Amino acid sequence: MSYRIGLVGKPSVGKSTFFNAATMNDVPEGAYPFTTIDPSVGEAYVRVECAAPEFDHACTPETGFCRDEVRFVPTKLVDVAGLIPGAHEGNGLGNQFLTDLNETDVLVHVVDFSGTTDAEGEPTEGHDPRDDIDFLETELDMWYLEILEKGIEKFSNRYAGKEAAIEVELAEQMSAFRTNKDEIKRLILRLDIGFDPIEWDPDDREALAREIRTETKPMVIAANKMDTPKARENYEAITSDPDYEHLTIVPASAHAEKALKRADEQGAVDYRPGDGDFEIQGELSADQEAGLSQIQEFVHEFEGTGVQRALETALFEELDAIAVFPGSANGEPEDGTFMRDCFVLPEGSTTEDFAYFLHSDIGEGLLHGIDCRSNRQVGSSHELEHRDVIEIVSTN
Ligand SMILES: Nc1nc2c(ncn2[C@@H]2O[C@H](COP(=O)(O)OP(=O)(O)OP(=O)(O)O)[C@@H](O)[C@H]2O)c(=O)[nH]1
Ligand SMILES: [Mg+2]
Repeated sequence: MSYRIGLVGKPSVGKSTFFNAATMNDVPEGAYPFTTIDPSVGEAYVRVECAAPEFDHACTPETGFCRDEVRFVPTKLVDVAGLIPGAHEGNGLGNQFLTDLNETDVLVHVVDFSGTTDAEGEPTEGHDPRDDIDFLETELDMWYLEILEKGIEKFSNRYAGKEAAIEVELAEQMSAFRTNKDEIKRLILRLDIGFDPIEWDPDDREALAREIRTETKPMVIAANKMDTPKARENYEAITSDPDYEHLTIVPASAHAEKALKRADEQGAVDYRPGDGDFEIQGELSADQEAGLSQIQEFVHEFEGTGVQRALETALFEELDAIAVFPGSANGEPEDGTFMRDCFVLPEGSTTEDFAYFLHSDIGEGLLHGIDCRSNRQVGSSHELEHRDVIEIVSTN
């Protein structure tokens, strides 16, 4: 199992550019709406400080790669088609794209902070990015609400006047959102609306749809096109607007990330993805040099291009996932390999979860784990932490 991060947003905000920058793919990008129709899935990476130097060995990665003591751990990134207002009613490319979102674990909402595209992705000026942030949330909420209403209707038809649990029916109806009855019960309690849906007014229903959406679709906002002056103005305004305080907003330039990765491949710069600096190498044309020094100012100011940071914030902060290295207790290489793997696991994973993650046989034969830093045994229900190095001892 590997995590899937979904890129969402209205057309022309830079989703495909962000996708290409992160995955070094080459899907079409264009200054016109609906450049993307079919979703693409690619491999992106999240950074984790490599644990190998603590054991005085060099790592030999098989999953992902390591660059100057930073591991780049693979994760799936999905570039979906642009959403426009009314998508839940089938507008634009409609419902299918909402459905694609259900196959992701966390979302990066790419927003055009430059204000140069309107609600449908057509060129304009002075568009307020706040409208786009609001629209996407509303669109998702309406989609959830529609399915929630279906669940309430079924429940009412089936159980009028009888004892039954609404959370069971809703969990079944909304299973595609990866929710369950316990979660729904908790959210109903949190909203304090009672367990009889007949008593719920439209506001209660909407509030519940929103709660379920925010629980099941954690989201980070990538404030894209920050390489333009207008985007900076909007960024200042929105990050100091109390109505938007609850959001996680990462300033980003997909253009800058793409340019730096290309330049690194060509040997024009030495750039480790995500870094807040890079070195120019060799002879460059005056144009190239001017372009790169602009990007350099940008990454100095924002401590990177924001592309890596948006993905890592989604996985490690919004989802609270952890990265774990399988290790060997004596801290020595085996068969000439060392710290081949690094895996991303859900928050709260235990030694046993990790063993089953590696293989069901390993899970079934689990005896205990060993924390390779301290050489201490850890029990099967021991909760793992980010960057733990663990050997699993199993009879299988
Ligand atoms: N200035 C600036 N422009 C960008 C940036 N990222 C993307 N763009 C431009 O924005 C336009 C749209 O980019 P796409 O990546 O095709 O946008 P999209 O969100 O995938 O659009 P659809 O597939 O139509 O939904 C292109 O002209 C890109 O060059 C950025 O970081 N800075
Ligand atoms: Mg696209």
